[in-house]
Amino acid sequence: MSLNLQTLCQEVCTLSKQVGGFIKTERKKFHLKSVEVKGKNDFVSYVDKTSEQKIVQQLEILLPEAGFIAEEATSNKKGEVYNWIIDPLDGTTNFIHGVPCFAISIALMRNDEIVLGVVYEINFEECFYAYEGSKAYLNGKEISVSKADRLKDSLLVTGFPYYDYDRLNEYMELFKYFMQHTHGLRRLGSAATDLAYVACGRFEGFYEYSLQPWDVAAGAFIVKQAGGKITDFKGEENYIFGKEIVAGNTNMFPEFLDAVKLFFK
Ligand code: 2AM
Ligand code: CA
Repeated sequence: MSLNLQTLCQEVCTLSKQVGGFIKTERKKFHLKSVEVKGKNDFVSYVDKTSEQKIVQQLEILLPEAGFIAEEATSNKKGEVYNWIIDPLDGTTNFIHGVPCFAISIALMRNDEIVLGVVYEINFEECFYAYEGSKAYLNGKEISVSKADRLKDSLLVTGFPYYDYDRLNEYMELFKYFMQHTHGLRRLGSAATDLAYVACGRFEGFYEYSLQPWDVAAGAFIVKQAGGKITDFKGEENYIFGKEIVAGNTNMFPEFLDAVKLFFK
């Protein structure tokens, strides 16, 4: 029997809202002493871990044959065909500091292709989702990327490098260029949310390097289904596992990518 992705997507949205409710409650009583340091500027707490356990437990029931690629490594099960790519809390630094932008990101990969994506931004209770063959949606309403066709009419979003400082100069030069040739730049601190906001036309484009598959898999798929375009810095397809991503509306994308290529040779 073939998988009903529409039903599965609804179930994943419901699950994300449930776990999002847990994260919101935990935020109210959160204490800095619960924070553990995974690496330089890399934080985690029981909230990330417990959320991931809840998500994995439920997804195992929804699709028993699937494996997992999950940030907190709750399960190392590998699926032959299907694998979930999960970030239980994207924007952990925001969460820790009480800054309201953090999300759950869940994607389903069939072989090498993403076929379902859900990004649930917890503070505004906004659920962005899409599945293979569908449009993209935000809380039940169809969304699409913006129509702006020039970089000079665009608002961009990015993330600052937090390791791999070898490319910091290129990053800063590109940042200066965009500062002078766009409406401006924002830095939300949650890549999944950045991508979801590109999908619904709030931002024209997003770019960042050093991201992990679980930060981008769901959001990138939603951008695609919303009519947008995504590549790595070379303009190629390796943006989920390749640690470089450029995503934008289709109209301004060529100009956007050319600017990225100008600085990241
Ligand atoms: P995370 O909160 O799940 O770790 C912000 O630019 C993006 O980078 C977020 O999606 C964030 O995901 C990711 N990221 C990973 N490690 C980070 C770090 N140490 N500092 C800031 N962002 C980090
Ligand atoms: Ca995370």
